[in-house]
Amino acid sequence: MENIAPAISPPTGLGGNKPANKAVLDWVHEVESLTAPANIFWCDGSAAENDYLLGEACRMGVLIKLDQAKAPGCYLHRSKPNDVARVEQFTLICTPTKEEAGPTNHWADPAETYSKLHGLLKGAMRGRTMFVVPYIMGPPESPLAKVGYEITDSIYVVLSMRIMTRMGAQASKKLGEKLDAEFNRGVHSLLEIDPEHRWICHFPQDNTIISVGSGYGGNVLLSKKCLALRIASYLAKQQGWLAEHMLILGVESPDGKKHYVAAAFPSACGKTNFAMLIPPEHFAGWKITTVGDDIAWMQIGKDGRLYAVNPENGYFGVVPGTSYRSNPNAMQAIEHDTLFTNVALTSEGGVWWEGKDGPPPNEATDWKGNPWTPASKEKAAHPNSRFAVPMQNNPVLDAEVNNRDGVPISAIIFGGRRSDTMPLVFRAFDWEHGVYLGATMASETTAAATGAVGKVRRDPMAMLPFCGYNIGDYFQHWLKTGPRLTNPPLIFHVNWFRKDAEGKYLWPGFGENMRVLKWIIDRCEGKSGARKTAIGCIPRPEDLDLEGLEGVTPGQIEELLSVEPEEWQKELAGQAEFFESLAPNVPEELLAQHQKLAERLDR
Ligand code: GTP
Ligand code: SPV
Ligand code: MN
Repeated sequence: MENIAPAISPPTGLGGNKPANKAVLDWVHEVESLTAPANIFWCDGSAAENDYLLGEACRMGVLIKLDQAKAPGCYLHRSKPNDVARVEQFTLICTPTKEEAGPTNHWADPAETYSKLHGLLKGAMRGRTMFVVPYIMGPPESPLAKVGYEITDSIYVVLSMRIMTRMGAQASKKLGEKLDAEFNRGVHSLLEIDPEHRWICHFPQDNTIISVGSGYGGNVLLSKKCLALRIASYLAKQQGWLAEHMLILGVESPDGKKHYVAAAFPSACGKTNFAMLIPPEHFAGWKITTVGDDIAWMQIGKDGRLYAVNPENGYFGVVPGTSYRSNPNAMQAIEHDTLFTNVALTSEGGVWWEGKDGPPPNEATDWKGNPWTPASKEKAAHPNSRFAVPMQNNPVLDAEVNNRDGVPISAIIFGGRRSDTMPLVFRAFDWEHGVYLGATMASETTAAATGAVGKVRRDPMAMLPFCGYNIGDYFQHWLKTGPRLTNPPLIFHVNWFRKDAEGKYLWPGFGENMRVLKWIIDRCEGKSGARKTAIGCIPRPEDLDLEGLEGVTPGQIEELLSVEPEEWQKELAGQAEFFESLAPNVPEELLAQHQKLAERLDR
């Protein structure tokens, strides 16, 4: 499959949506002079434009059109096999000093990096079309909403940005003509998609992102991890709000009482699935709705509560494992108008992946474009294959998703993928202890980033790859936020991934996670019981509503809720080692929390 497409020649009426703001025009022309494209396509986000670009992408082999009778509006893209995930080692935070980027980021000098990137970008778009993509992050009227422009030579990026953001003329309109109006400057070029020249660079002080050498989502949809997390977290620290790697969901009880919850799980650890869950039969009358599946921007409301908006407009979700058993809402959402990346193609023009419902097809084309059969040793779909789908496709989209003020958060949940140590759920004693739980979170690595999979690593607040500044200052910012809230959310920790001695998941997960969510919500209303342990408040088996839960024995429930002293001594040491690696950036309060945990475990 082609990833790099030659220039297109749009018909009159398309590609001419030049913004009025002269600062934008000047910057675009600077990039044009540098990259020397064949022409510029100014995007307006219209349906006509989208149809035209989809047609061109298919004609040039960037996309494959799926069987439109079965999958209307659905297309398949294959990335280069060397370009299938985020690349943390090549993701740079270019602040004036290394200290500002902190111990967890890869830092590079801004001037040197600009100069290196300008060298790579020189003439890089020759023979290609340069697309200018205006977009808004957040409900357009939200005080947190941000305008960005992404310049790209990838038609796949343009088509994805229309799904993932509020893309088009409305963004230029929102920015207006003022020369000092703030907008994010994003430049992306595929170059030759060579891993040797792959750099994802952030210049927080300049509100600028430059990404080269990749065509994969998280590296190139600059709105998402680059702007909405790395740059936004930097701004949030300065301006007193939070930009987090969190889903946002609504939970409504049968008597009509509604709460909102935000949850931070690392990449490929269950945010999309949790945000769209369907409660088991026993919870008739309970409703879960989705505000967001990946990113939350949260600010303190007039009433002293924490309010969250989803800056995005779509979901860029993990495909493998998605099925009518695990996530029916996602399956329904991706039946139409969905852009698939790196899944398998069936001979009928459908898509296939590991963990989809029903038997595998007898033959298919795998994500690399090679023939595949169930006997093949290779996977049909890449483990980090993705769908990009507009949030409007979600059958349980929350009614407040466009609310400019966001939704009030009753509980914050941290969680990782841990085969041992971490109980199914526990509650922090207070805000500071909750921040400690987030700061010391760990999880097994996944296919969402290149590198080893299944290795436990610390991933504070699921933000390790996404915090755009010094992690110590980030912890400090969290610590300071609690006392500013008159009615702070309660903080919890969950683990859907604990395993038994045979290596089997103890908890069925997915829809059954409703049982844990119910305990959390009840706790927010002061209703649910728990036992106080050294690590936090854990439900006793009788505190969880387990009616109708099949296939889990009382012994397994005990195991899921247990605190194993040996495991926790190891955990304590792991947390200490992590804090040492961050020294001297760790706030005193968190070191004291560690000390207190050690003392409680000794008792
Ligand atoms: P990013 O988009 O990378 O940020 O990931 P995410 O946190 O949204 O993860 P997602 O919901 O896509 O889930 C990733 C993987 O975890 C999928 O393969 C799911 O099938 C699996 N998963 C999600 N929830 C559960 C659960 O409750 N239990 C188990 N065992 N697996 C789960
Ligand atoms: C993640 O890796 O956390 C994702 C996918 O949500 S990406 O947009 O590629 O970062
Ligand atoms: Mn994510």
